Amino acid sequence: MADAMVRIMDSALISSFQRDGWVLVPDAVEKKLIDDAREALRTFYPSYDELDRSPDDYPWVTDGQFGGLRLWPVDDLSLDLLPLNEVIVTIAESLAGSTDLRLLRAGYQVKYGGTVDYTQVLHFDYPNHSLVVPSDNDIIGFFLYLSDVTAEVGPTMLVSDTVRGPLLADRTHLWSTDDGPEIYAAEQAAIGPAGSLLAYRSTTYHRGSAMTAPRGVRLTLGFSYGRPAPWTGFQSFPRLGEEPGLIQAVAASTPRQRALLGFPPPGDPYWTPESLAAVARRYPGFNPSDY
Ligand SMILES: O=C(O)CCC(=O)C(=O)O
Repeated sequence: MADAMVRIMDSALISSFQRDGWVLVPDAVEKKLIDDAREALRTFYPSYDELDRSPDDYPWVTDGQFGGLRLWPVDDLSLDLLPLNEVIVTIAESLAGSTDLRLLRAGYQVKYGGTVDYTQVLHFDYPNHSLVVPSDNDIIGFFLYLSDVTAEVGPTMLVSDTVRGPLLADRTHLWSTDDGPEIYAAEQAAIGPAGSLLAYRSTTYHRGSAMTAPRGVRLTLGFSYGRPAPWTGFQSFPRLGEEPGLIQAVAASTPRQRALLGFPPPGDPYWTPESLAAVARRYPGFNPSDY
C-alpha cells in the first residue's frame, strides 16, 4: 500500500497524467482488498458459468451496456468503503493537486463477453458531471480493476490530451472515426492486472471497448472525484440519506471519508453540542468525539 503511495507521488506517473490526461497506476491497491471485493461481489454478480446456465435468472446484468452497474451504496460495508480508501484518495489528491475533493459517483460494474456490445464512441465525461466546462483537473474519473483487463476484455481506450485539441461544445463525443480520424488513431488501451487503477480527466477522450473474449468477464469499480462546486456533481448523497448502506458507511467512516461525501469537516461551524448529538442519533456508531 505504502509503495503505491510513494509511486504515485513519484513524478513519472504524475507527469504522465499531466501530459496525457490519463494514467494507469499499477498495484494501486493491496491484493487482499481486491480479493475481498471480488469475493463480496460474488453475491451480486453471477460467474460466467452461472450466467450461461441460467441467463433468465440474471436478465438485468446483460440489459444494455450499464446492466451490470450497481451504483453506490451497494449495502456491503467493505465494498462501500472501497472508493473512500486512503490510498485511492491520496492518489486522487495527488492527481487533482488538491486535498479538497468530493466523491461525485461510484459504482461496481461487470461486463460479460458474448452478451452486450460494449463499444462506445470517444467522449468526455464532463457533460454529465458539470454544468459548465471544467478545467482539466477539476474532475477525475477512475476505474479500479477487480479483474485483469486484457485487450480481449474490453479495456478502456484513451487518447492523450496532446492530440485532443481545444474543448469544443460540438466535440464532446466523436460519433464516428470520421469526426476525428487522427484522434481515433491515437487511442491506447489501458491494459493492466487486477489492482491497477486507471485515472482520467473528465476532459480526456476515452471510450469503453468491445469484449472480444467470448467468455471474458471484466469487473471494475468506477468512480470520480471532483473539486467541490455547486455546478459539479453526479450522484446526490443527501438524496440517498435514508439508504441503509449510506447510513452504515457514514457511521463507519472517518471524518475525512465523510467529508468526501459532503459532510461538514471537523471545526466547521455546523458542529455544536446539539448538532453532534443529533447526528449521533441519526447514525448509530457515529463517534461525536471525532469532531
Ligand atoms: O467502461 C469503460 O471502459 C468506459 C466507460 C465509459 O467511458 C462511460 O461509460 O462513459
